[in-house]
Amino acid sequence: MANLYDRLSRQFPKDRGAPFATLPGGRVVTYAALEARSAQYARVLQGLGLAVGDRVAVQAEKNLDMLMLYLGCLRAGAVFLPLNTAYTAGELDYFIADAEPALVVCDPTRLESVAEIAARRGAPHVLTLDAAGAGTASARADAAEPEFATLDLPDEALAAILYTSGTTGRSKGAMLSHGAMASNAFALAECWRYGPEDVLLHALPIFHTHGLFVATNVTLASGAAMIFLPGFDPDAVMAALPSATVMMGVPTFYIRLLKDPRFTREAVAHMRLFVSGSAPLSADVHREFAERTGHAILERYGMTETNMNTSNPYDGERRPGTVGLPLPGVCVRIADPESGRVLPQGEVGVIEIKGPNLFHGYWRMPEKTAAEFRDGWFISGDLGLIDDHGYVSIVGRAKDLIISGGYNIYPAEVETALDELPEVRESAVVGAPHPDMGEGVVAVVVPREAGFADAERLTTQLRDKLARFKQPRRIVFVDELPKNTMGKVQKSLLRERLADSFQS
Ligand code: MCA
Ligand code: AMP
Repeated sequence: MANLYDRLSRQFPKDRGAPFATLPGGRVVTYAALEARSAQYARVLQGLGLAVGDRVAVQAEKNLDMLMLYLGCLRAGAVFLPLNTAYTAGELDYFIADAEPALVVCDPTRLESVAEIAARRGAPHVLTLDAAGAGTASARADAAEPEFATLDLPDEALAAILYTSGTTGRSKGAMLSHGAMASNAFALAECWRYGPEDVLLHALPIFHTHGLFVATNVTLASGAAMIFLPGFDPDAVMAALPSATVMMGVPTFYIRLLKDPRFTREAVAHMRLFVSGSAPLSADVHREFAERTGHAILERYGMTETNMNTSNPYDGERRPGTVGLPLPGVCVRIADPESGRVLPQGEVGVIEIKGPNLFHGYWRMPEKTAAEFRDGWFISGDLGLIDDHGYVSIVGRAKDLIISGGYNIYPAEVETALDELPEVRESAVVGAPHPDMGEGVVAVVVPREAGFADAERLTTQLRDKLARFKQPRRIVFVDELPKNTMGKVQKSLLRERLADSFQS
């Protein structure tokens, strides 16, 4: 039995009346309810005629039924494809065209535009789900039988496709298997000493690896419970802390909590673990957090393509500025980015990963998949080193990527959108240090007409093209971009010049 759901369900509490999730307002959803609801969603999928391997694209506000739909997909062998709620209709059009989902689930407010895209792209079914878990999807689930015999699937069967933007060109759908996700969930549960008594404070979005797989799968793999919040709201987090034992977050969560005077040693007295990932956690934030709360944040490192790769230890030293040690079963090496030669310990190179956690390639992009592997090792695009105690540190990126508040933004995509505007001759987009988001997006624009400097006019036109989080927070106008002799924009120079863009 290799279905991820079956493997997780073997760890569910014997007493299925035990809580799985507490929702805002206090409603408690038990493991028995989880089994019934996920069965109902599995039946909805079967009822629509979905077969093993069919994709289910979901763009919905965070709500527990979306998680039940995810579990229903696992049980029925459908492939869950979550999409950031910030994506515009234009962005959605690409994902639906590329993934060819059999079912698209969206917020009722977007039904008209999503139904139009689905019809044009040949996606046969569209259902709705709102922030309260109401809609045509959940109405169908209400009417379905609450039992379902979970399908037996091979390890390599696809469980999910998550899109990551490409450094150049189109977004790529990372294909994640039941086996890869199971290996990672159990490795993390063991590393972080997760148990049935744990209560996770869940404030992350559930359309990315962090909130969907790390947070949810680890909880299920331990028969633990979660306090399921709609998003990161400091008041709600403060109110939940006394009932929680574990919190997972991006660095911005912890930066914001440290700004809150209520966030004290007493406030976290019930907590046993704070985990950070998705973006670099500065050593300063790590130290300030330890001084304030007595807790050393446990930083770990992952990617959409690999799930989690390394983690600081639960027992033992959690070293600020490092992402810790390879997880059980995962191998990490450092290679020369150009030649691929494996580098001696201590030298900086590109981080490469091998293990049961790896994805099964990019959806319908065999060449792109091949280009990102070297001898079976996945080339992460992150630059790092391994110290003499085996701790991995990330020191930079070989890929042109900005991470803002835990969301990835590929400058090439923003530059393409800017360059299409009639006022823009050319542009270059870089990340600048941002006190809240880690990095903020800065665009350097050469206008077609000398003297044009209307940033708002450009921003307005980007509104329908790019998700809000990808849009430049600052636009600087210049006569020309600094280029090297090959005609390539010198981004490191721009980064230096614009380094204080967001410093107050
Ligand atoms: C919201 N905005 C953002 C971001 N989030 N802009 C840039 N970067 C962002 N991350 C926009 C909003 O639309 C809003 O625009 C404005 O910025 C200010 O919003 P604010 O209220 O400050 O933001 P928020 O709603 O509080 O959201 C910030 C957040 C959120 C809580 C940090 O972005 C978040 O939950 N991030 C987590 C991302 C995550 O889960 N990443 C994991 C990826 P306007 O003012 O114009 O309306 S998985 C991963 O990376 C790998 C696998 C891993 O290792 O985990
Ligand atoms: P994504 O695949 O879009 O989720 O983003 C993965 C990228 O996030 C990695 O390649 C890293 O660049 C970055 N990342 C994740 N965790 C960490 C971390 N703890 N420290 C630094 N960067 C991280």
